[in-house]
Amino acid sequence: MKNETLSSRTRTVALAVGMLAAVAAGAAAADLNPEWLARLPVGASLTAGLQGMVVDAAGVSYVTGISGSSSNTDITTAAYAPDGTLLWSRVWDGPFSWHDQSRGIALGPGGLVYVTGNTPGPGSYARVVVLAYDGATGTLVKSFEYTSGPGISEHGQSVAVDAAGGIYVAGGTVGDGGDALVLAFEANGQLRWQRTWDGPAGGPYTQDSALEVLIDPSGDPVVLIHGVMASLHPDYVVIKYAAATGLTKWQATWGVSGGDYPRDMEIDAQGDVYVTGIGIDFQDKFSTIKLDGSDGSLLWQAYDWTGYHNGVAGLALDGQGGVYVTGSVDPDGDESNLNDNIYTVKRDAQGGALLWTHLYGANCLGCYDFSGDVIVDAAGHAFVAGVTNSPPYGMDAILLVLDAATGLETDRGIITGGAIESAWSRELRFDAAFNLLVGGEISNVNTGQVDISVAKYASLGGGGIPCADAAWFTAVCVSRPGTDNRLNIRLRLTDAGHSGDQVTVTVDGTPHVSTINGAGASIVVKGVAPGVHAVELTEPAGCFPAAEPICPASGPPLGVR
Ligand SMILES: [Ca+2]
Ligand SMILES: [Ca+2]
Ligand SMILES: [Ca+2]
Ligand SMILES: [Ca+2]
Repeated sequence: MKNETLSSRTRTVALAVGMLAAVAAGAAAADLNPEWLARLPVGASLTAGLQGMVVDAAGVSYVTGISGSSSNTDITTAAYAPDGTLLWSRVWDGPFSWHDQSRGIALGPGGLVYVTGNTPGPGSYARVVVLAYDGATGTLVKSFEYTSGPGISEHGQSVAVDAAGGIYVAGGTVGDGGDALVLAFEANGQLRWQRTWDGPAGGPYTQDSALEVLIDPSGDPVVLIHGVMASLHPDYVVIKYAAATGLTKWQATWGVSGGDYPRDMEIDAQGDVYVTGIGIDFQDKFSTIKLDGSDGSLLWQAYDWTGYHNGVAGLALDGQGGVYVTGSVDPDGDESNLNDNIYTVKRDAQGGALLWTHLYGANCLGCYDFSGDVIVDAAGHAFVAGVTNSPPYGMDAILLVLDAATGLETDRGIITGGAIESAWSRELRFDAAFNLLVGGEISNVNTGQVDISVAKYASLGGGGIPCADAAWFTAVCVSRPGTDNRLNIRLRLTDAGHSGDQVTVTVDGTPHVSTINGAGASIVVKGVAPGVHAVELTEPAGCFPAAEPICPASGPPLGVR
C-alpha cells in the first residue's frame, strides 16, 4: 500500500499540523498501546520503505522492503521474534549492484520466506527475481531470476507458495505495451509454466499488469490483473489457472466503460473471490465484487462512497460472513486542502448488503487521514490502520478498533515518531493467537530517512486454534492395581501447524495447560477421585462436548487395565 506521492505531500504539511495539534490538546487519548515497536533503517532513497509483511503462526514477523541509496537500491528482508527482537536482517544487492526492488512476500512450507521483485539484467532491463530465506536463520536458501528474453523489462509484484512448495509469481512484462505476467515454478526454481495476458486496447493504452496472486482452496492460483479494455479504460480482470498446467480455468472481467482500477483481492474458504478497487459510477467509488470460485461468474457488485475522490486501500474477510473495505475519501472534492478521511464499510458476504459504515477524521486544512489496511479477528474486532493528521494527532500512525457487529469505534492505538517524524501504518497481519502485527514506516521529515516499522498489539481475543484444526478429543480414566486413578486426556489435531501452541483443559473446573507437540497434546492428571468427572477442552473452546470419564472406587484386580 505504497504511495510515494502522498507520503511526500504529508511531509510538506507537517509543521502546520503540529501547530494545530497544540491548539487542540485534550482531545481523546489513545488507549491501546503496542507491546513493542521495532524500527529497521532502510535509507533515504525515493523508493525506500515497506513492500510487504507476513506473520507465521508462532508470531514471527517477516518484512521486506527497498533499501540502499537512490543510485543502488537493494532488497532488505528481516524477521522479528514474537517479543520484538530482531532475529535477522538481510540485504540483497543484485549482480549488477543497481536498482533491486522487492514488491511481494509470502510464507512457504519448510519455514521458508519468499520475496519477489525485480533486478537488472544485462542491458539494464529488469528481470523477475525470487529469493527464499530460511525463516529461522535468515540464510538465503535459493534465489533465481526469470527473463522472457533480451530487451524486455519484467517484474514480480506478488508471490504465493502452495503446500507442496510450488511458487507462483504475478507481475508484469512488455509485450503489446505492458502485459500481465504469471509464472509458476517448481520448489527448486525450475519454471513449470509461464502465461501472459494482454488486453484488447491498442496503441499506447494497452498497459496491463498483474497485481496479486493467491492460491485458492483447491490449490490453483488466482491472479488479479489491471487490464485495459477496448474502451481504453482499465477493468478488473481475474483469472484462475490450473496449478499443474497453467491452463485457464476461467477468466472474469468487470467494469464499466470508465476506468475501474483493481486494488486488493481475497478468497474465502469456499474458493469464492472478492475484489475491491476504484470504479467509476458517475464518480470514483470503492467498487467491490464477489465472483463464484467455480466459474468466475459475478455474484454481486457494490459501490461505496462518501464525499469525493474515494480511494480504496484494502479488503478483508472475517470468515463469518462479513466483507470489509477501507480507503480514503475527500470530504469536499478539493485535493489541495489535504483533508481526506478514513472510510470503512462492512458488507454481507452472501448478498453484498451494506451492514455499516465508519468515517474517521477532521475536515480542517491539512487534517490529512489516510487508510492503509483492514483486518478482522475472530472475536469481533475490525482493525483499520493508516495515518492521521486530525487533532490532536500530527503525522501519527493510527489503529482504529471497530466493533465488527456495529462499526462503532471501541478502541484506538496511536504510534508517534519523534518530533520531526511521520509514522504511517500500511499492513495488518495476525499470528495464530490473533495478536496483531502492524507493518509501516517512520520517516524523518527533514532528512527523508525511512525506517520500516513493526508494532505488536496484544490479542483482543478470539485467538488460538480453530475447531476445524481439531480432529478428536478424548479423556479416559486409567486405574492400575496399587496405584491411583489417572485421567489420560488427549487432543489430536489435523496437522502439526499448531505445534508449540498451548491448549487448556478443565477437569471438574480446574484448568490444566498443555503444549502441542507435533499434531497432538496430552495431559495426565494423577490422583483422581472415584466417580464421574467433567473434562472439557476450553482453549480452543466449543469444539467438542465435555468428556465424562468414570473412575472406579478401587483399582481393578491384577491383570486388568
Ligand atoms: Ca542494488
Ligand atoms: Ca498490453
Ligand atoms: Ca479535500
Ligand atoms: Ca481528515
